[in-house]
Order: sequence, then C-alpha cells, then structure tokens
Amino acid sequence: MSISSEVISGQKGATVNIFKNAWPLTKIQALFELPFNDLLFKAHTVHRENFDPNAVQISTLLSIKTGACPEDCSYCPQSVRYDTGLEKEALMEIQAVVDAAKAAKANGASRFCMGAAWRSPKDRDLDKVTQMVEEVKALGMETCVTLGMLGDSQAKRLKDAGLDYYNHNIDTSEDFYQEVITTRTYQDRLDTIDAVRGAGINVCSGGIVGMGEKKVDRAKMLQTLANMEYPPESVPINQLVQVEGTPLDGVEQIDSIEFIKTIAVARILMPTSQVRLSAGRSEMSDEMQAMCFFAGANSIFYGDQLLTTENPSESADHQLFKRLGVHPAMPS
Ligand code: SAM
Ligand code: DTB
Ligand code: SF4
Repeated sequence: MSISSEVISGQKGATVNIFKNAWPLTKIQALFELPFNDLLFKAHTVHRENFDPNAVQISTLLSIKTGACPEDCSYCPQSVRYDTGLEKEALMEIQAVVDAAKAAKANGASRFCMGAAWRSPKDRDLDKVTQMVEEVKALGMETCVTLGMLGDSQAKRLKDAGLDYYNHNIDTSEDFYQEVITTRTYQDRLDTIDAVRGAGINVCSGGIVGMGEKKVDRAKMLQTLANMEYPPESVPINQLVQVEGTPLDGVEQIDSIEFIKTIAVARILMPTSQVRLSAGRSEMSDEMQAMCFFAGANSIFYGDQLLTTENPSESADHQLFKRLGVHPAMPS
C-alpha cells in the first residue's frame, strides 16, 4: 500500500483514515531511521503531491489573556507555579483584539490565533471570546483560538460564532507526558480534541520537541496525531523555547537534523495537513527553516511575538520568503 493511498479525502475537507491505526510504530520509526536524503525526498514528494511547494500559510498570534495559569506545564512561562517574571494580564477588551487583527491582516496574515492562559474557559469568558471570533471573522480572516480544555457545549458556542480552528496540542507522547504536566491527563486533551471535532471545528494539534524526550516519544506523538479518525487539519511542531524559571530551562536541546526529520515524518504521516513550523524559529538559521519548508512545513507564526516569547521580526520573514521564492498561501 502506498503512503498516499492510506488516506482518502473525507467530509468537510478533513482527511479520514480509512484504516484506523494505519500507522504502526515500527513503520514510523523506520521512517526516522531512513538516511536523511531518502527521508527528505519522500517527504518532499508527498508535500508536492498535496500542496503548492512554494506557498506558506501565515498566522499571527495574540495573547488575549496572559499568565497566572493554574496548570503546571513544565515548559510554559505562563504557569503561576514558576517565577518567570511575566506580567499577568486580564482578558483583553474586544476592540483592542480587533485592532490587533486588523494590523495582522494589513501585514499579510490570513489567520488570527488568539491564545488564553486558562485551564479551561468559564462560560462568561466565552461570551467575550465568541464576540472576538465574530468580529475578527468579519474582517475576512480565518479565526483560531486556544483556550485550554473545552466541553461539548462550549465547542458548539465557538462553532456558532464562526470559529475556524481550535488549537489544543497533545504536546508529546502519552508515556513522556506525565513527566511534563501533572494537572491534566493525556486523555483530557484527547477529549477536548473530540469535542472540537464533534462541533465541526477544524482541529489544530501538534506538540513540542526538545523537552528531553526520546526519539520514540517523537514517533509516538506523531503516531497519535496521524492515527486519529480525522487527523488534525493543522499540526504545529514547536521547538521548545526555553524560558528562565520554568523547569525545562536548561534541558539538552534537540539536534537540528532530528528536528527537520520530525517535520518530514509529520508530512509523510499527515499528507494533507498543514504542518506548522511553530515556536522556536528565532533560534533557527534561515538555512534550517529552508530545510523545514523543503521537508514539508507549510505554515508559520508571523509577527515579532508568539504568545509571550520572541518570534522573528516581520522584516526578517519578508527577507526569508524573498530569498526562498516563497509566497503566503491564500486561505482555503
Ligand atoms: N492554555 C491553553 C492550553 O495549554 O491549551 C492555551 C495556550 S498554551 C500556551 C498553547 C500551547 O503553546 C501549549 O500547548 C504548548 O504546546 C505551546 N507552548 C507553550 N509554551 C511553550 C514553549 N515554551 N515552547 C514551545 N511551545 C510552547
Ligand atoms: C502552538 O502550538 N504554538 C503556539 C500556539 N500553538 C498557541 C504557542 C507557542 C508559545 C511559545 C511560548 C510563548 O510565547 O509563550
Ligand atoms: Fe497554562 Fe496553557 Fe501554559 Fe499549560 S501551556 S501552563 S495550560 S497557558
């Protein structure tokens, strides 16, 4: 069976796995073990079969509620448990969010992603967030929010407001997960993804590499994503941004070739998903990012800040796109 015949196009533009658990771990590990050039050739071929190889989707992030989060995610500067010197900020006013979205649109972003440092939103928080979604959507942008755990009725409210994507990462393998987060389970995350999918919202889910996980954890994380009944439409691959004060500050960094391989394997396993070269680009050279695009990454966060940490400047990204002959992808 060829790689691309393992999936077929399904309803709502999502891709349905016709064979659940289509990817056994051994096959994924075998991809990671391929010589680098063989793996990249395979990934790039799959990429070309499914996408314009020179188009990169552009999303801009805004932290709409910052810090003081009760969760203990060991990578995160926004957890109340770690002293990272971050100033907390209450949920932003709607107009300020709309103004930021307008500016992002004027700068070329097609999707606006709003992030809140919550374990899960309260229903009254959603009153405000649903209005933000409606108003940003009215600007002609795709909308994405990441608000923590979500129940079915909350997901439905966001869908009714017109939300296009919900970001909720599985972060790593189920095995390694408990070494990173103790305040919510892996199953909690999968349940939220099910609620989002059930409401008919596109799923954005990926993880973080470079947290001290083993190779097998990266393979298992991608296996979990690829073997979902509907793999996520958008798969952010974050390289850990080490932040002073967090437990993961100082952990051994991931080898850059391993990072590129992770992108390539994600592309092969999820041929029609957008694979986002997500956090960590400030620490990557242009050449490294170019290799990631060749390996199948076709989406980035654009704008000089992620949620609370640094991202490459807009002018650096303009230069990069120009050097590579890459152009922003049109919204689908
Ligand atoms: N609080 C919500 C939640 O965790 O679902 C939404 C915001 S949270 C900051 C979104 C994602 O950002 C996390 O799941 C994690 O994958 C990523 N993230 C957070 N801190 C990071 C860091 N230091 N480096 C890389 N990715 C990070
Ligand atoms: C995702 O996978 N990465 C983004 C977004 N989804 C919300 C967040 C990255 C956060 C990096 C640390 C920070 O800036 O606080
Ligand atoms: Fe809170 Fe999200 Fe950060 Fe975890 S990743 S501490 S849930 S803001």
